[in-house]
Amino acid sequence: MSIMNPQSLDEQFAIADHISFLAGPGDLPIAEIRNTHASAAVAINGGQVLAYDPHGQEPVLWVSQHAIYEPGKAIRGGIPVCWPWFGPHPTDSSQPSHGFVRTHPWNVIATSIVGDGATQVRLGISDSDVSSPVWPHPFALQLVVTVGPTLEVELIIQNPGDAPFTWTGALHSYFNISCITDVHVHGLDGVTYIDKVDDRQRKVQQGSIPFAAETDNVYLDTEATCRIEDLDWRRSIEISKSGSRSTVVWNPWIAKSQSLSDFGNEEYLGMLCVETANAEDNAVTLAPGQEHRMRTVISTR
Ligand code: TA6
Repeated sequence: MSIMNPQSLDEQFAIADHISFLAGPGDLPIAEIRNTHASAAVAINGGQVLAYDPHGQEPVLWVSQHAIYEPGKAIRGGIPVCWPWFGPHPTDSSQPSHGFVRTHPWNVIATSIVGDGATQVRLGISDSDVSSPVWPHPFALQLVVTVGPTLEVELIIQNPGDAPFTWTGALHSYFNISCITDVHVHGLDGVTYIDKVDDRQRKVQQGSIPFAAETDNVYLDTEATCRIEDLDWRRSIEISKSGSRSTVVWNPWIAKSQSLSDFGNEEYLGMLCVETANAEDNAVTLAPGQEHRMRTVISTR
């Protein structure tokens, strides 16, 4: 599928005082949203929210200064859509991590004004747009992004085929914070998690999560709302969700940051991932004709 050019997207889908389409970094098409609540940006390539900036606040999402904006490359930051597998492919290490839809162009389906002046953009991708040797199943995804007093992102997964398939995935949200040593994540006390930095041992979370080293935890069987408490900026980012049984908390810290070409050596200090997912034990099997909706609602206070 070719990447639609921004001008034709703008002619078809722009809404005055809400949404327009332009060539962003790397000349990739971007939906730029600006309404009375916030401004935001969505990359058509990958169906990836890149920015959510409520007026008068620090940006809520984080994008690396070293992000690569090229077709076929994942953009480091915002909310990558990881599907139909989370992390490395379970059996074929030659496959891209986090699936194949975050590195392909999506289609713009619709734009609209909803609720109290929020802006909504609906994107889609299916097996007629992209295929993979390790994913022989018909599928259709839609991503519904609603920018208003909160940021809502919903991934709708449909199985139009005649056989069930099992997927894992995530809305892999990167959040903008003052400093990683000044934040805690609340909401996961007592939840069992896989510690991917400690030999994938299963542990139980004790209280809130502070950060002092690389952290890569997959919390299981939880539908809890999480809150990033940012002491320095005196704000909290709340991440509520539905259709998701896993929450992933990730900060690469120093060594991992240095190993990533699209990640500045010091950038780990200003970012934190709290991801709305279905991963590990929480894989989802979708019967023919069924759909699954995985949704995150991000707000600040
Ligand atoms: O969600 C955490 C994680 O699975 C980490 O293990 C790390 O690999 C991160 O995702 C980023 O993955 P990426 O493929 O985007 O570099």
